[in-house]
Amino acid sequence: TFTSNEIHGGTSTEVLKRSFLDNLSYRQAKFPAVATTYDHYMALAYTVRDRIMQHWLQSASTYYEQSVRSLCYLSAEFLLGPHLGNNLVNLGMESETRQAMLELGLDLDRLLAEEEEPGLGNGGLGRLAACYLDSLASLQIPAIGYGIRYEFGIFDQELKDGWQVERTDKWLRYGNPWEVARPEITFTVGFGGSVREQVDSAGNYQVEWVPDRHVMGMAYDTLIGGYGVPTANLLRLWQAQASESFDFQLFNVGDYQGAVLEKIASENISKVLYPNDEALQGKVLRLQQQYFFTSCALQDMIRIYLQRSSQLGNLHEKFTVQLNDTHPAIGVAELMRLLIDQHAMPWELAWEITRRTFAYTNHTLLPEALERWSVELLGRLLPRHLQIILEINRRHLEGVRKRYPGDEERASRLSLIEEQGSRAVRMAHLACVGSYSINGVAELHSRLLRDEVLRDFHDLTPEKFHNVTNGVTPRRFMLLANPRLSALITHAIGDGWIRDLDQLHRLEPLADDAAFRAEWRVVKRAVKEDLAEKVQQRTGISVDPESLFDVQVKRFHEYKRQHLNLLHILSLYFQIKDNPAADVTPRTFLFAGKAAPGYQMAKLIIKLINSVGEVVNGDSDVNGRLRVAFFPDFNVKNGQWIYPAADLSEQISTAGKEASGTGNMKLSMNGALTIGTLDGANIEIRDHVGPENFFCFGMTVEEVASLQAAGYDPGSLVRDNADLSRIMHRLSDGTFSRGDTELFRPLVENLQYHDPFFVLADFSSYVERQREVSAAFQDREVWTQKSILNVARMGHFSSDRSIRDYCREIWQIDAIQPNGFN
Ligand code: 26Y
Repeated sequence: TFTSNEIHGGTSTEVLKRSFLDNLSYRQAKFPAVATTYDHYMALAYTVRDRIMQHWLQSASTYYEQSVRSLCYLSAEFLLGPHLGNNLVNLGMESETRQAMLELGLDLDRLLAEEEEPGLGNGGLGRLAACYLDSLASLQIPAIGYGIRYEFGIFDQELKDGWQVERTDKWLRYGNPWEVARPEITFTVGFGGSVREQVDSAGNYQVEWVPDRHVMGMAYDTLIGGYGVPTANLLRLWQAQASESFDFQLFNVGDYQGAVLEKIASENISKVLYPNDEALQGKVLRLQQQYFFTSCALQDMIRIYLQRSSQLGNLHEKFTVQLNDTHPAIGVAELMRLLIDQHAMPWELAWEITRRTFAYTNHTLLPEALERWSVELLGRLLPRHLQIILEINRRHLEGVRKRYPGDEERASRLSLIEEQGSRAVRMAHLACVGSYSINGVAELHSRLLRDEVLRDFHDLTPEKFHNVTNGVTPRRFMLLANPRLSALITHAIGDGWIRDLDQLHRLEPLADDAAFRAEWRVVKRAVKEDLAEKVQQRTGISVDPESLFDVQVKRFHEYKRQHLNLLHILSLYFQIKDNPAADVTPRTFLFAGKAAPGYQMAKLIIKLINSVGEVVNGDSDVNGRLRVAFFPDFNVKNGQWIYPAADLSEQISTAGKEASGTGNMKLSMNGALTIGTLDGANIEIRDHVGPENFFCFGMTVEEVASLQAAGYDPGSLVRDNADLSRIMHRLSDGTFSRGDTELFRPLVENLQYHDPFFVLADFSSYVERQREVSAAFQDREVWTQKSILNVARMGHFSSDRSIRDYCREIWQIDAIQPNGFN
């Protein structure tokens, strides 16, 4: 017999079997003979969750007792990926679990495959939030992640006739064993209505916001356990619910229909993730989502604070709030409202606390992704917040005018309100004024923020500006995704690298060890075979594991230039057509990624990849030397298959456009060499791995700027380059579109006449560097050496390092060791 502590916390094979069978009976309500694989997955998930629950209860009670300083990480997106495998890895119980399942006649890998991943994010920004949760828990930093419990996450992507087709992501359909519903933690959020101003009996000026609708936000908690530590933190996601009292009001006046419609409208707020990244739409539902989760989070933070303290004057000492881009930036106005209207605080004190509470991370320089909300729309949805924003702006501009007398241009540039055209609130400006810290996500990006996008704010408050270069978690993206490589590394240098990724440096001498290089190649070969099998299953295309795996996986965007990669493929293809006997290094070009459903050009690029693949893969002159495959439905799970198998990582954005990139880090950490522009974190990756182990090409930010200034004429590049003009011609003559000369015209014309991302300008440099890649891959010993050195020198790009940087330079938060408790 086992004690309750063992049943819920033990990790021996015996106790795991017992807990699993208990959960199958009492949580999943199944007896073994009728239990499905999904039931087994659920029973195991509950078993694992209990183990993290013990850690969380200990962590939370310690945080409470010691009244620690904590981080609130506010993000509209958390792209978590499957929990089960990651939790087994972090709890260090994978082999015991595998054994326990085996003894029950079950295969752990089949159970792992059952999980629907929570895809509550679009791409980089959402996945970064998930990596940071892992590192925060692993570093034992008291933290809560706050976001939205979308009922439908990022769409599932299918391909039909080479086109992207979107399917609804129903991740909650069969239940979610990882979350705990907290109906007792529910807050009210108002929308619309009007603001009434009055003087109370004591002569105090009072403001009352009377919303015309209320929505309830209910908390759902997911536990995030650290790697190899007894710490777990919370990810608290809010679900929108109709407010009952409001229903009854309508119901009582006889409008039952209206009450139900109102309920539906309220619950729409957390219904679906907006699938556009980096392109604004200005939809009111999105602003509702942002305000909804931000308000719930801040109300919850204040509730927690008031458990240990009776007045809010020191709120900023116990909590700091990191804004993941401007999506939660309305929080600046909301905290002011809560402090002033709900807690009767004077403006000056409320502003002091607010400014010392928030910190803002910017993730993009693209003008089309900088959030602006029309004054009219914001005023209708959140009239009190608009009033507060205008007052913040009045005081802010008063300070600006005092400091720069007569400089009205500067004042208008710094204003929270854009006055040109229809008036709009600049959310990045609100975030800058309302916070104590502003950071970019790679050195170049932070520099461009200081010197360009936020230059006037840098002049005003240079001390607020920081850089924190992004990182990724080595637990998910090495240990879990690439167990073979991880075992080889651990065998060579011990397992300290998993918590301290700089220890990978100890691999450096082994790059010169021929036996180690041979083992490295055995591992790479094996993971390439695994991926080849998946590619065959998902696409029907057979790829040769001996070929160079050339991988570009990321969201589809013109600035990321998947079409530049395509132009290179076409140049190799025509080289073979000209001379079928040409000596080409066999390559497999693998693409994966989703396009925003309304982004026609991105969707056309996906179609073109598939169309080129059809022709190239089926051409007997090519004879299998080039293969082009599009792996559908890129998500965290599929990423974990792809990253380990890459030989070459394509990071080819126009310089100055990719804020950081994080896929670049995942690929290089798994031994891929990078072909990349001097953009985002590529620059720092190259500095760390050494320029001799990195294929750099293309224009610098400065060169792009001067070409733009001088007047860029892509057409002349086509005319002057025979290779390029043939490619452009063949793209429009039906060769890749079964005779249809219209299909790819929008793409071809866009490049010929506009080329806003300088694809053609970087083409020659790219092709030239790709020639070097092909040659380098012929010498497997040298290639392997470079691959090992890439991994050995990537320690800096662990998200643990990023979180340490935030803790030290921005948050001023220390690690806390959980006490035992009973
Ligand atoms: C406002 C709305 C349209 C919007 C929604 C999502 C705007 C932007 C986004 C997402 C942005 C994003 O994912 N940015 C990426 O953040 C990563 C993490 O910092 C960076 O590595 C990457 O370069 C950047 O594009």
